Amino acid sequence: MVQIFKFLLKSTKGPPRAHFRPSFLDTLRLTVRGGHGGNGLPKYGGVGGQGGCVYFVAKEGVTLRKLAQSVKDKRVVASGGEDSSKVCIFGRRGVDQRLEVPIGVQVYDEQHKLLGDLNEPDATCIAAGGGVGGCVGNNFIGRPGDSRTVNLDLKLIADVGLVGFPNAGKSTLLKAISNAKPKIAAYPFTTIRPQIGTIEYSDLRCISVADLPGLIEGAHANFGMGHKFLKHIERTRLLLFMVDIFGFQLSQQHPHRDCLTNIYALNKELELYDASLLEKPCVLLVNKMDQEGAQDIWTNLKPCLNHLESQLAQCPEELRPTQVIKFERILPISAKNLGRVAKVKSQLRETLDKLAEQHFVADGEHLREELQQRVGVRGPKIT
Ligand SMILES: Nc1nc2c(ncn2[C@@H]2O[C@H](COP(=O)(O)OP(=O)(O)OP(=O)(O)O)[C@@H](O)[C@H]2O)c(=O)[nH]1
Ligand SMILES: [Mg+2]
Repeated sequence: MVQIFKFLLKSTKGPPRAHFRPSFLDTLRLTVRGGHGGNGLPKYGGVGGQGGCVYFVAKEGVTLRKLAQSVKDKRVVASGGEDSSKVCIFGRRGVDQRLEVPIGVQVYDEQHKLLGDLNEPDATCIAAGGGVGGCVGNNFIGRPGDSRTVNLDLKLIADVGLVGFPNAGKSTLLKAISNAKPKIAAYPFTTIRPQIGTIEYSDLRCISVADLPGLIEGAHANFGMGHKFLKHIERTRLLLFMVDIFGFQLSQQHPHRDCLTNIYALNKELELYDASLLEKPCVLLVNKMDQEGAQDIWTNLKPCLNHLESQLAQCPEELRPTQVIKFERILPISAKNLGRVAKVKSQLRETLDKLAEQHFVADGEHLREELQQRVGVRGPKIT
């Protein structure tokens, strides 16, 4: 008996076990309603107060889980405006409901119309406006506030998104190059929720990298966990593909796919999910080069990687993409070898800096054209 009590006491001391910890939440549905407008006072021409509104504000360090826990019954109602009275001709406005959400949340209505994209700190979106107070225009009767159901959809904001099949070594790399401490294990689907790590450079520049759960064939059609998490790479500036040089086999029931086929399969998955993702700059990492036999495979693979389009015939038809990805860089690495990983770090930065420069030049040109148009053809030439 004493042993049992001791065991129970012990088990409450430590940190909660992984499966008891609250899981990652990246969507939330809420019903929101603006406050009712207060009534006016016809005798004195008094105007009722406007109802309060419900609005979202993006804040750092907030999670959707926290918001879900703080909202009772998933309903948020702002208070109504006060009626106009003899002592207060203009009724007081209702109190607004301010809800803090994580940065990167998009707010949609029931028809999937985007109401607001809260992608920077303090960005605000009014989800339900308050009703107008009673006045001459509405017979002194206050109007009800907006009422709707909104869907909050969190899309992580990171500079780089790690994409690959399970077990490729994505988390091993993230752990080696950033401050993140992801779980690493020799079985597929070790990572079950997205995680962001920050790479710090000696000049204090920081780059954020998102590690996503491994994709599987059919992820675009919601097989595995892929579809749920693919949305998180929509906002990244660079896609970092990672493949195992020895290929990947999900289970005994699934065929073994070699490294080249896996690259096409990842390409296909992204294409089927959203072809515009392929327009993003991409870098390919071929991992586990430290293992025996890897160098031989690499010698045969390298020429194919430089001509991915002409090698398409080698790929099974069902995995063949229509638009082949063009990789900015292809690096053979070993995520376990810190020397090689340092190279990934510097190459990532170089690629991102080059992209930022290109954008800067493109933006400058766009601005110049716009200015020239405003000044007119006869105005001074803007250079
Ligand atoms: N030999 C060798 N093993 C590696 C290397 N990188 C990763 N591994 C091993 O590969 C296994 C999978 O690594 P993870 O980092 O968990 O792979 P992952 O891509 O994050 O997998 P999921 O989270 O399931 O998608 C682990 O046993 C790692 O130790 C490498 O460069 N060389
Ligand atoms: Mg992982």
